[in-house]
Amino acid sequence: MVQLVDSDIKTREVLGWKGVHILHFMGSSCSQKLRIFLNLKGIPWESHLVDLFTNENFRPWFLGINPRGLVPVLVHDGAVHIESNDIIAYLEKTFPTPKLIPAGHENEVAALLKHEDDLHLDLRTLSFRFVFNPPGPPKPAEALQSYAASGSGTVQGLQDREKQVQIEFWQRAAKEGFTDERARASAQKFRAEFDALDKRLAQQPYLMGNALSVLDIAWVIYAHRLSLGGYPIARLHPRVGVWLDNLRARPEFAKEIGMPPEAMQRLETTRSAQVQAGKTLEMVAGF
Ligand SMILES: N[C@@H](CCC(=O)N[C@@H](CS)C(=O)NCC(=O)O)C(=O)O
Repeated sequence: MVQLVDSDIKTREVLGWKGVHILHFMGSSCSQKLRIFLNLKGIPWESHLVDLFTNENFRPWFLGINPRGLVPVLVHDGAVHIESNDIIAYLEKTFPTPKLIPAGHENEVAALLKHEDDLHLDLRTLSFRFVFNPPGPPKPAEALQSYAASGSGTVQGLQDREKQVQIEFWQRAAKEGFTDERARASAQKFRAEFDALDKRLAQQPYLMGNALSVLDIAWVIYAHRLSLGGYPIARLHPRVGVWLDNLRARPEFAKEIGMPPEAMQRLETTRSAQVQAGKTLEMVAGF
């Protein structure tokens, strides 16, 4: 569990927040995962939007809450929790029904979710290349300077390296873009993962057995995002395709992953340009 300690938190007002507060962004995959979990649990919560497009997460106020500068964040009765999978594990313990982590499988689920989180920068690479496709550097140098300079820089009282990993990711993106080579490598990792999920779904309706769990939520989000980027899920992993379509049609999922019409329009334009250039995800990955 990553619950911050007092010295990590510089934005002191959150210490007085009562109830469940979530700092999040509509289009963020980790925020979508957490919101779907909250919907399925029926937990009431208060929303605080942090706009990643305008780099609100790199400003001192937000870094004073999460020194890593990432969403989502949970503040529960003044206690600050970061890392989406840890937030979910904490909420599962605090609000035990309905169960979304099968009893007796807590460690297995935690390990599988850690594995999913380890692919986050691969998802980001493919999202920025094939879905968001910004015209220039995704994060301006001034925003990165504010990111580097703000917040306590510590997590649980210890100097934390994660912010530096993030800054290096954005600096490299500014320098070289999201190259074919990196996109291909990331897409191949997902192909191996989805092959494994397809095998699981040959035996059972959900990834952990007969009941929906957090693992389904986490992987639906990834599969959905990649399908928006043109990953041929149904062709390469037919069972994952059916499972994805069924789950993302449920209202608890659908309302969190829907895109506004302008964003859909932008994505259409991006897709057409990629088709014309022979640079769709399928083509670049060689699928
Ligand atoms: N391991 C973290 C990853 C969180 C993460 O990377 N969040 C993304 C959004 S999905 C973010 O805040 N990105 C910052 C940005 O785009 O500037 C978690 O699971 O909470």
